[in-house]
Amino acid sequence: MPRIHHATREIQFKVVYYGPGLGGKTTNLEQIHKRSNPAHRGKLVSLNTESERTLFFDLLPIDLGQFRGYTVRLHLCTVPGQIALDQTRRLVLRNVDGIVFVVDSQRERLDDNIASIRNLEANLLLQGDDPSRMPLVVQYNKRDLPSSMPVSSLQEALAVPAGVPEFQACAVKSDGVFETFKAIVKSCMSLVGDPREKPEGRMASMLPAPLHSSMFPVAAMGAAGSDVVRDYADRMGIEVPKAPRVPSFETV
Ligand SMILES: Nc1nc2c(ncn2[C@@H]2O[C@H](COP(=O)(O)OP(=O)(O)O)[C@@H](O)[C@H]2O)c(=O)[nH]1
Ligand SMILES: [Mg+2]
Repeated sequence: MPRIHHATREIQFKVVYYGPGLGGKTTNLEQIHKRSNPAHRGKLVSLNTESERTLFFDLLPIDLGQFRGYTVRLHLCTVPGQIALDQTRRLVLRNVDGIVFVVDSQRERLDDNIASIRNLEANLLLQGDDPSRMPLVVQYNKRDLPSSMPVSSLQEALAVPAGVPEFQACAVKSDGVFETFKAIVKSCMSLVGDPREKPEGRMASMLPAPLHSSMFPVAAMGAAGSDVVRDYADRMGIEVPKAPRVPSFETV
């Protein structure tokens, strides 16, 4: 993905909301679902445990309307935050086109945010994606809570590079939710260009240049980083694609 079907004149995208457990990913999707036109949205499918934590993932299909004569269809997904569910996260990340990283702004969750970024980086590398070229938007959620850290401290601690769109949010009140959503759609759409000129099927889901490597230290290591990933994959028994998922990108 993005996937182009010329016969049906459709473009499909997949955006994954990633971040630590209980950070507000599902709440983002609930708000988008609640406030979008029922004619243009599908069902919000959630698989939860009894305690309402996301067990598998949430999925919300949305129809974004027409772009140069093509219908743009989007799948929004969330990953479960629990450490034990890494295999599920890897499944959800398959064929991802863009990431919204939902930061839990509370001071006591800082380490969990960092662990989740490391986990995101490892899982993208494991499927042959370059995290530093993946469309990314960072959302600082839970700004309403008294223990939320200043945004500048979070930016520094998480090494969010300049150029990555960032939004403050209070997802339960829907503040910042649509701004975040629009920014990731814009970033993903920038990859498509003119769909009429693109070949049928899946196209590059990578941005042309490394834009945010400081957040992803292993990706920034280049070849040495690949060794780190391969060692990890060997230990975990994970099969790593030989070449990057999208090795080259001729149209910028
Ligand atoms: N105070 C506050 N609570 C929030 C906010 N966003 C989400 N929550 C709450 O945090 C909890 C976890 O949210 P959820 O969306 O399930 O997190 P997920 O595990 O990332 O999917 C729920 O009780 C939400 O109501 C926010 O901006 N402020
Ligand atoms: Mg959830």
